[in-house]
Amino acid sequence: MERVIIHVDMDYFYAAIEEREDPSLKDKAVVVCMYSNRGEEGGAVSTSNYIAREAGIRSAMPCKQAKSLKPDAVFLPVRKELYENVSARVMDILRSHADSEENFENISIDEAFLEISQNCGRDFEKARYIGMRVKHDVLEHEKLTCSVGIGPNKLIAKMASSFRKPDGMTIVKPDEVRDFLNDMPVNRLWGIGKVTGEKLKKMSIETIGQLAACDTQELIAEFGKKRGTWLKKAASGIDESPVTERTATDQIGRMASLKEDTRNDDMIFALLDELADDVIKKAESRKVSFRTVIMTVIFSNFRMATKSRTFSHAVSGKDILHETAREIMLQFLHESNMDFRRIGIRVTNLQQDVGQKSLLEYF
Ligand code: DCP
Ligand code: MG
Ligand code: MG
Repeated sequence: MERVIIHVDMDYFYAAIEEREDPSLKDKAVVVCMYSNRGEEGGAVSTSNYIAREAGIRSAMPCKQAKSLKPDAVFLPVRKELYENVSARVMDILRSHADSEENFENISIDEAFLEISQNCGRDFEKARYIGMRVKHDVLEHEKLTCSVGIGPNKLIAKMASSFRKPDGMTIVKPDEVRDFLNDMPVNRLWGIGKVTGEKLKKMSIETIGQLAACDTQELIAEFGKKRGTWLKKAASGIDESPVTERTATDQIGRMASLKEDTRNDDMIFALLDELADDVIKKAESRKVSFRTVIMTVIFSNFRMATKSRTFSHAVSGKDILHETAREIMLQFLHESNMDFRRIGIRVTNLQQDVGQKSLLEYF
């Protein structure tokens, strides 16, 4: 049965809340910074408003660099609790537009999926009207703008919401999916990270259309069965994952101390690979895939930091976990000068590996 899914992503969320709280910021460049324990110099940019982005400022950039790009920008510290409260209220508004409470999925502090198949009677024109109502309600109640994507599945809805930003709405009907994806650079496909993007580039696959035209077996040979199959399907605009409220608290994790406090990446990666292998063994014995990887580092001064990555689809296997864990670990190393004491890796959003459809059912 055809579905209609909305994805909503709030515009420059933390900075927009700061603007709302202090209207004098309105026409200024606003940069929200996550300061580290080394004070203002060590922080990274959480987000910035669009005026600041015009100067080249981006999320995760060192605040110091942002300052040099736009010295007259207003730099503000993250106020996470405030943003979480606003997020909870926004999510209530969004949830009220979904077919039912269960047809709502909050995927991050500023994003959610809503299934509206029933509410719009599977009619994309009615869906457009619901999309406008969503935007109107969020603006009226919270004085914030958001961008909306509407499509026949989560993958397309998610990619549509980022197509026109800020304050945009993009509707991709089932018969428009192919054109929508065809010429986009392959790394714009939701779920493709840097490493996969580079691998594909080496295979001379630059656009999503080229990926969709690829031989599935060739992709499986390169990326393994699960990921190869997913790449082919996603590039073809196929995504059957349901919109479901997240309740999973289930997770598999390992944590261990390094032999000594260190920033030596050989030592850190060796332990990381060991931990990742243990996690994969446990996941395999329980026959589960995972969607989220969470990494924890405890520094020599006992401060703790956490980072995570959520995939658009369940993944499994050693390679993807190693790859993701290493990517996240490199970010930790990049963002801090401190020695590492302990490291941990967890996978969550587990999904039982049963009844996997074979490729032949799709093509
Ligand atoms: N965030 C963060 N660090 C990052 C990325 C994001 O702390 N590296 C936080 C700040 C963002 C919020 O998460 O406001 C939502 O992230 P988005 O990627 O949706 O970015 P924005 O909402 O800020 O901007 P956009 O208008 O592009 O969605
Ligand atoms: Mg956003
Ligand atoms: Mg977001």
